[in-house]
Order: sequence, then C-alpha cells, then structure tokens
Amino acid sequence: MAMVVRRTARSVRQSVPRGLEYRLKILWRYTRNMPNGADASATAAKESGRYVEELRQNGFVVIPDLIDPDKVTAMAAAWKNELSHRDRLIPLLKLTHGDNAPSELLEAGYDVNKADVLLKDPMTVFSGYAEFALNDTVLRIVNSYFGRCCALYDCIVWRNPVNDLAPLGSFLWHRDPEGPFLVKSFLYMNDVDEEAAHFVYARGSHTMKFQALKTKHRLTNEEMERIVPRDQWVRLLGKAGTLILADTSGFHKGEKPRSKERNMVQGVYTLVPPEKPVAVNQQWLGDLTPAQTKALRFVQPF
Ligand SMILES: O=C(O)CCC(=O)C(=O)O
Repeated sequence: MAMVVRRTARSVRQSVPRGLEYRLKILWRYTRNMPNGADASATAAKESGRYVEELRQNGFVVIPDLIDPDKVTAMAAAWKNELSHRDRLIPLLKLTHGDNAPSELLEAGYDVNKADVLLKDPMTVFSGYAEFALNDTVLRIVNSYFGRCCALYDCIVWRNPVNDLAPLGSFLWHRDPEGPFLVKSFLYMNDVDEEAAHFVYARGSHTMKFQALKTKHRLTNEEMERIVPRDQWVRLLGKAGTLILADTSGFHKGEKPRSKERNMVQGVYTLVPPEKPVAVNQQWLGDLTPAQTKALRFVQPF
C-alpha cells in the first residue's frame, strides 16, 4: 500500500512542469524563512552591490582579493597536512558511487596523488575553514542576492590531482538539486589555469527561463550546447586566493584537462536545512555578526 502511495506521489510530482515546481519551491522557502527576511540586504548593497549585481546578471561573480592571502596560505598548509591522514579523507568516488563502489576502486580512491579526495568535517579540523565559510562579506552578498538571510549548508575542502580519469559526477554539466536559493563559494588555494581542473559556468542559466526546463541530471557538452551556446560557457580561473561565488542552481561543471592539481575550499549557502547538519567547532567562533548568527542556524555544535 505504502509503495502504491509513494509511486502515485512520484508520478504526480513528475507530471508537474519544472517551472511550476520551481516557483512553488521559491514560495515555500520564502514563507518558511519569514523570520530571516534580509534587512542584511541593505547593508550588502552599499559595500558589495556590484558583486550582487553581477551575481544576479550572470549567475556568478569573481572576487580576486577579498580573502587575506595569509589566510589562504594557512588554509592550503592545513590541507596539505591533512592529506597524509587517511582516516580524515573521503574519496570523491565514495560520494559518486556510494558504498557499492568496487572495493579496489575505493581503495584507489584514497590515493591522494591520483584520485579526488575531500576532507571530513573541515570546520572541526581547522579554524581557518570555519572563518572562511562564515566570511561576513560573503554572507551579506548572498543575503542580498537571496533577499533573505542565508544559512551555511556545508563547507567542503577538496583536491583534484593530475589524472586522466573520465569525467564523472560534478565533472559533467548539472544543476545542484538543493536550489532554488543556492550559492556556492569556491576559493582556489593554488593557482588555477586552464591546465588544472577548474569551474565552468553557463552564463545566465540561473534564470527562470532555464530553470523551467526539465533535463537529465547530468549532461554532456553536446547536450549542454543545445540549451546554452558554448560562447556563454565561462571558465573561471585565477591565482591562489581567487574567490568565485556562483548560483549553482544554474548549469555548471568542473572541467577536467589535468596537467596541474587544484585545491579548493567551498562554502555552500541556502535557505533549507541540510539532511546531515554540518559540524563546526563552536570554540573557534568569537563575537558573531547578525549575518553569521543567522548563517549558523542549521549547524551542529561540535
Ligand atoms: O569541480 C568544479 O569546479 C565543479 C564543482 C561543482 O560542480 C559543485 O560544487 O557543484
């Protein structure tokens, strides 16, 4: 019986046009976030208005000099140190294939010189990651973009070494399912040029025109160019310390030409509680700004 109900619910849901589903989600998230209405938007508009504008217009913005270079160096050093502690790493393969991945593949997934790896619970490992994910200027830009106060949904530290593995998962075009109201920050911890894995965004694909389209979850370049022409695909490159903010409910992917490694920290900001609350070491949090207090509303104390 339960299965019949579930199947019926799924088929009703699948028959709802994506544009309508998306609008309903927006409405639902607005109403659920009434108490988090963004008075913060006014303050962000003064200081960082042009970043908010660019984010609105293109779906992404690059900010080369917001994060203190010494802090970037400290984050990179902490990551280098963690790479030798296997028990604190998660192979990306485990996330894309789950525990069903063949064990020899998973084993190879821990080889930090060959496979993509992530750090477990970064905001309990090094204070710099928590500080980055809670950067007040970034939060106020995101608040202004959403028109609501955002919440920190995740903080991710990862490394893409040199390899020639076929593109999988986030290396194919996709829209992140946590949207609408989704912004990710990407901080490159080393210089990233076209020879390293890098972030690529389909300019303008965060708007309702594109959001209304029903597509497969992962798309090849050929499938993508039928939706957004190649001349609107933007490669986001930059020196260590380059910060990118992107609305990842628009189409994006990682690009794979790899003769150089990439190390990156990400903050993820939304209006919805994560399935698994992200952990942060509370002892590292000093006096919090209003935007930071709101951003911590779904976070698990550690
Ligand atoms: O590797 C990249 O730059 C893309 C990352 C990505 O797709 C994501 O974080 O959603």
